[in-house]
Amino acid sequence: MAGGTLAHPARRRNRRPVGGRPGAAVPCPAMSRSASTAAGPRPNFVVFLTDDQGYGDLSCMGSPDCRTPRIDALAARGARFTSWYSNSPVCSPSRAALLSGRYPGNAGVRAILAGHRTTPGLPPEVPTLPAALKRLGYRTALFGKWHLGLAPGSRPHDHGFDEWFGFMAGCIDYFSHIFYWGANRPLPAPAGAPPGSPPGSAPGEGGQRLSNPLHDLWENGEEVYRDGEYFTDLIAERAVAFIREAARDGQPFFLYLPFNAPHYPMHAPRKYRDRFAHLPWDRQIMCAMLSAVDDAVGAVTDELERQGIAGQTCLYYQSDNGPSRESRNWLDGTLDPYYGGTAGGLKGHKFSLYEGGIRSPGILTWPERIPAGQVLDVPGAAMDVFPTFLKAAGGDPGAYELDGLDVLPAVAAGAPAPHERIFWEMGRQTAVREGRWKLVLNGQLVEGAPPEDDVFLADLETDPGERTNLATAQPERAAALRAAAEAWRAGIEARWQREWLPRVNGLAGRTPATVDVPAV
Ligand SMILES: [Ca+2]
Repeated sequence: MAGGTLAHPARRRNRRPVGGRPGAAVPCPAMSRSASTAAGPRPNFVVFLTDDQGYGDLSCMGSPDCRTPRIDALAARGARFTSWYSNSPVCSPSRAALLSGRYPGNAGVRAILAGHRTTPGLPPEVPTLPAALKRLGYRTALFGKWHLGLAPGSRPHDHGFDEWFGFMAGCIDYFSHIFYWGANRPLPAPAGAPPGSPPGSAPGEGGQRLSNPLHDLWENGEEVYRDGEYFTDLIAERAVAFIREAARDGQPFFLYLPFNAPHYPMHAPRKYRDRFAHLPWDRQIMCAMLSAVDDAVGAVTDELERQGIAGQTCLYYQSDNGPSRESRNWLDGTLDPYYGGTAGGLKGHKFSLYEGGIRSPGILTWPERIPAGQVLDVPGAAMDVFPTFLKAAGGDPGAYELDGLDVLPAVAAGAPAPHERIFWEMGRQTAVREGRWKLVLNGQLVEGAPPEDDVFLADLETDPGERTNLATAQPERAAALRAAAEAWRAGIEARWQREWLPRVNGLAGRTPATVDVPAV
């Protein structure tokens, strides 16, 4: 697809201080902070990640009503991808892939992680990009949403971040920073309960124990309170201060900005809502939340310019998965599915392995290396960021177990797409993309619903919306891709049983490590 401008889907109605944290288990820098590659100063890296943002909701991706001029400008300065992907249709596995450079199943995170403070997450033995860059002398920071575990040992400073500010569960109220989804869910069994005890099984108030609201805002491992301050603005404020300090110190940096917007709850201050006052509520609030992100992206790029380091800074943008149709996006008690976010005409939403759940806006800019004004159909995915950035920093991706590949040759020098095949899994769904072809096994349009088709083969070049199933018309191609997908999935399952599940069981004990698929 050239630009993500397919038809808009129908909507139902109108309506601390800087520095390493004590105890952070990160190797000593292997290079001095002023070290450079043979090609010149080592680049800085900024990763913008949005949350549940649809393929079609940036103005540069064809949105007819949302306006994202600063993100559009970012894309114009480098490469915008029309066939870019997240590695999962849901939050935690997608983030695990981005930071580890592996398929989620090879990084030990295959489902949405729960939000209790005892929830384990990304296994500590899985290397991350910030940890790898830190070994090269990079300064590393995260401001935003983690969602890769809350238990000690799973937190950002355990995975290579020198400094961090934000929350660790899946979603927060944007003003009180209280975990939005966990209340009234079964609690983990208490300490001392026999292993294998079901969640919420201990006697308590009213029989089954349910969780209480949970405050979730942290700075470098310490709980902090910023009541009433809009979280997207807080991310921007921290990012600008970080860039200013890092530029002053002359140390290359990796700055990870995982916005929780536009994930529910659908909150935005009036100044953003007023920009879209002409739109029905569901669309107004979506565009307002993205407009706040757009301002934050602009604040970051402006500060890079002010500090004179824009040319040597590589910036990357994508969403963690497709738009959410969950009814809790509504804030008035409506139980209808929510279509305030759009996948730009692609089929499916968050939770689905059809394109709408996994295809994402993708942007990569680096003024000193990447030609401006490119729109590329090269398929790639979040797991490619690790090897691409590490190589660009002068590191050796070959020293790590990675599924991702370096995409810089394709983006900066017109080399062929690096991937022969890209795979996905979610519950019973498995999918593979090979060139123009995409096969989905047990594909679901709606979480919790039966699969739409056992086998669905699409030609994405002519049918990016996956409307026509070619499995019967092209049985040999369907069989070959099915065999490849099933073989890949079998490897993921075998490793899970052998390596990750015993670890999760041992660590989690009586804690439900993942959440069930939310009811709509
Ligand atoms: Ca998400």
